[in-house]
Amino acid sequence: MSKLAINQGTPQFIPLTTYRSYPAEEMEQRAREFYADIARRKTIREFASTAVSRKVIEQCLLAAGTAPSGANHQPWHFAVVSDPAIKKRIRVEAEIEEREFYERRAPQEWKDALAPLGTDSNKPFLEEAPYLIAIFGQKSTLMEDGTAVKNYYVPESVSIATGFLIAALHHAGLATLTHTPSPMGFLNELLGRPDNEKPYILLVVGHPAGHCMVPNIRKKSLEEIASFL
Ligand code: IYR
Repeated sequence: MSKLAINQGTPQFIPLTTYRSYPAEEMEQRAREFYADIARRKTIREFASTAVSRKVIEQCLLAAGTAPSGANHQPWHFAVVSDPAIKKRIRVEAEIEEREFYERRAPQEWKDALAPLGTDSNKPFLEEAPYLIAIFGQKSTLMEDGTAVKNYYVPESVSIATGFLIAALHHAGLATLTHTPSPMGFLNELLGRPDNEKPYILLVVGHPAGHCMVPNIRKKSLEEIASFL
């Protein structure tokens, strides 16, 4: 019997009514078109301050929330920040960690790997972008009676939901940066999130700045990423 009310407990099945099948040719075309569209997505680090409608963010979060998860526990929380004062505090805290990373913690090999991306400890986008979405994974789900229900495959579940979110935001015409200040425990305190939650990613969301430049990097070919057995 599941302890989470969101699941029904005893197996209850309903007919699958949402699936759509396509003729082979249309399927191929859809796959090609999706690839062409998602391949346009670039991680950016220069954001415009142009406002973004909260409605758009809400719809994209709903899309993220449809992701599969361990035992359907949906062990995630999205803290959406648009308040300039909170963004500023996040920038200050993140830059403290980032300075530590770039000036002391990061081994040379890691810094060499980052060189083509041109990143450094300066994170103005944390204030410039209209939205920061801090994505938390929940080790357990806290019930109203104070008991905790264990969650499963939390990193996997949160990562899949984050992928859905990035794709949804791209589809809506927004650009993102998957930012990972490390460690980012300060986000719990700044955003008032409980101890059972761990921040995984700070997603920076908005429109690219007019002058936005991106690193000249490529994605691996199919042969490099896949094998067919
Ligand atoms: N968190 C740092 C460093 C960094 C690490 C990786 I791996 C990247 O792909 C990019 C950056 C920063 O945000 O600068």
